[in-house]
Amino acid sequence: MDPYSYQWSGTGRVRWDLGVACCFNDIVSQISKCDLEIFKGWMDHENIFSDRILQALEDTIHKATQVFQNPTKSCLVMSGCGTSGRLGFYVSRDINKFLCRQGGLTACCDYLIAGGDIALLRSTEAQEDDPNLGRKVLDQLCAEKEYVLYIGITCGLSAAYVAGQIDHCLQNLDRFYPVLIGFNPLYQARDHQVENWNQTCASVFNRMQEAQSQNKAAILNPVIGPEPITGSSRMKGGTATKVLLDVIFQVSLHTVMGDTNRSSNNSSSRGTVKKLLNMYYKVLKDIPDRRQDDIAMVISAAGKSLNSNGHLYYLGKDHLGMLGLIDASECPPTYGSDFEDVRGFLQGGFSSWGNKEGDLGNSQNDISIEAFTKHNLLHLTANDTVILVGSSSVKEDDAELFNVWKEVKKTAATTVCLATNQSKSQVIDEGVNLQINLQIHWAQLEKYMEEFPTSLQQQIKNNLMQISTKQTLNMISTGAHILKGKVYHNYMIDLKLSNNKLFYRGISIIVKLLGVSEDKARNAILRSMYRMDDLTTDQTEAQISQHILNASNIPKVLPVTILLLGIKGCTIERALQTLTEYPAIRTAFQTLSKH
Ligand code: S6P
Repeated sequence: MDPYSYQWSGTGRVRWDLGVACCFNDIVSQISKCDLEIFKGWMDHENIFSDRILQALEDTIHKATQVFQNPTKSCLVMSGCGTSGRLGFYVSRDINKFLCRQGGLTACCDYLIAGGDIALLRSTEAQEDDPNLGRKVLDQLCAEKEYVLYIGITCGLSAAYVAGQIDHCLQNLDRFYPVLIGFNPLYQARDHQVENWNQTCASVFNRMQEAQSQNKAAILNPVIGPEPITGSSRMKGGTATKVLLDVIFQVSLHTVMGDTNRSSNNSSSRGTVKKLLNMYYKVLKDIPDRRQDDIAMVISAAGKSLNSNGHLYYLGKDHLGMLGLIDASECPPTYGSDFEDVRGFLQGGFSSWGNKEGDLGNSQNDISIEAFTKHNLLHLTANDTVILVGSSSVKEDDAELFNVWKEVKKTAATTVCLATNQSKSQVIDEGVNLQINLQIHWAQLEKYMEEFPTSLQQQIKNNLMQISTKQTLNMISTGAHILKGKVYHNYMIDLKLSNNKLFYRGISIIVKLLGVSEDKARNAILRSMYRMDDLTTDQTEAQISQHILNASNIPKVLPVTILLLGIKGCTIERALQTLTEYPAIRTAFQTLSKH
């Protein structure tokens, strides 16, 4: 049996047909319902409020507290691939900034992402398959440290890069305390053979159980149910990751900032954890409920833009603006879209982005507002949608962003203000086409907030605004791609097969959609990847990493495969011709079926 057919996170079952959601409001409400499973759990599995998970959270909080109290000899590393790595980076940067603002605390968080800093902006999934690389970079990063709290994030419990690092921690438990964050039961961890390694993700993650029983590791894997779009762990999995990381740091910082009893008093720390989780639940429920129509209108506008070969641009600053760039970076691997289709720009460019490797250089990767002004502003047309993320925090003294926004409003593009606070700047909002007000009802959260010192309250508020912004941006970009025909039932029908996991996911999608055997699906996928009606022996016998190296940039691999298998006698040439004429797979399929 194909293991992917019953995994909850990363892949999953068809539960709603988002591909034919009848109106944009449906997309918002279905994604929102799905997100709430982070808190409600899935079937009888352990959920975020289960004792074992709360215990693992408390253990992690306790270790984080120790690191914050002893930052010279210890450090905290968050690591992952794709969205999981980006969120680790995002949170580590946020916490470091917070620590630097507090007197007497020192920045001590770090991050690792498979593929290095460029992967924060562009997908480089092949590195996700490399456990040896994972181990090496972790070892180098922590060489000087006596004690390391390592948090490895892999939503589907499927990244060999993370497994390699956890394996390293397990072999050095005197220095490392490993925490695994993921959203499948352990028995569903990926057990596929990993090239150049004698272990699998499953074998390593299972070894963690023993370390956990000796209080030397923690496994944080509440089961949260399938993603709204199969395999799109950037969505619910990403949101759950951020909720867990935020809560870990909010409670440990609370302890470090004065309430010394808390770290030894488990019941009160558990109470705080539950309060915080409830706040996240309320925000993730309340905003889509209240703003469903507004978000739906923006989805419609963004979808029209992508459908007419226009663009979806996010402009912003600071932490909220960064979420636009993270959301944009996920679109090419998820939907096979072009890097330019959905792009984010940040006031201050790389210096504000705050990555370790600094300016990532060439004009194609430039994320500054200046680059947007130079290359994109002049070409804006009615086919483009431009969203000012976190618009209420943009003031007249943010000259760069403020001025470019004035210019954007003069163009024919659809302009959207996405505000997280009562908008203070009328100048920003005036004359825009659409608005989404993500203002949180703070009064309803007061009773949860009171126990925290004022500076931490502000941090929690920021984190809640971030989660709501992330959710809204995910809804917009996902909805826009649904409208572009990139989702069929709840499958991403044009994902890039750019690593081992995605190669197998491609096979699994074809098997499920067309009811063919795995071998048949694999063969047709290879024909599509190599654009050959007849494969050579070298091609059929090559390792998966070789297929990825040779052909992962080939566009429309799955749409072509569907036509090859679904239409009798269809050749590569015919499939490609049809898809050029009818880019949406539904229409292409129907057209070929008629002939
Ligand atoms: C998924 C996203 C991917 C994943 C990455 C890591 O929507 O596009 O980049 O984040 O593959 O997955 P995981 O399961 O290890 O967190």
